[in-house]
Amino acid sequence: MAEPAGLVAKSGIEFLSAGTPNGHKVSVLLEELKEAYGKDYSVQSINIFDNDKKTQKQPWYTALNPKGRIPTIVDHDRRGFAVFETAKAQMSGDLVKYFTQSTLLCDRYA
Ligand SMILES: N[C@@H](CCC(=O)N[C@@H](CS)C(=O)NCC(=O)O)C(=O)O
Repeated sequence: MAEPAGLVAKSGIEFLSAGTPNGHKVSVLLEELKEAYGKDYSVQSINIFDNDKKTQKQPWYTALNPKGRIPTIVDHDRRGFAVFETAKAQMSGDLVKYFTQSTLLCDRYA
């Protein structure tokens, strides 16, 4: 399977991740949100273990996440707003906060 070369979704949440604990945490959250609220999402698998490709360090990816790491989400319904960890957050916390404090709850209960 070819490695991702850019974003593919036109709407909703696009999740860029790999099979690691940091990726799994966001994956679990997205599945829970889908189950509870019907919030669907698309996924692109980033092979961070392939040192020849280094997809997470490619310009299209670092334009979204300058750290060049997974996980990253892009909210296409909010003009392609990208969320990833910051220096202040640990363990994918910013992605969890994004869903629990803004997007989903605001859209649902506003
Ligand atoms: N604190 C960050 C850590 C992200 C992180 O370290 N991601 C690793 C995989 S778990 C990664 O992308 N490694 C590939 C690389 O650094 O090139 C978070 O939880 O989001």
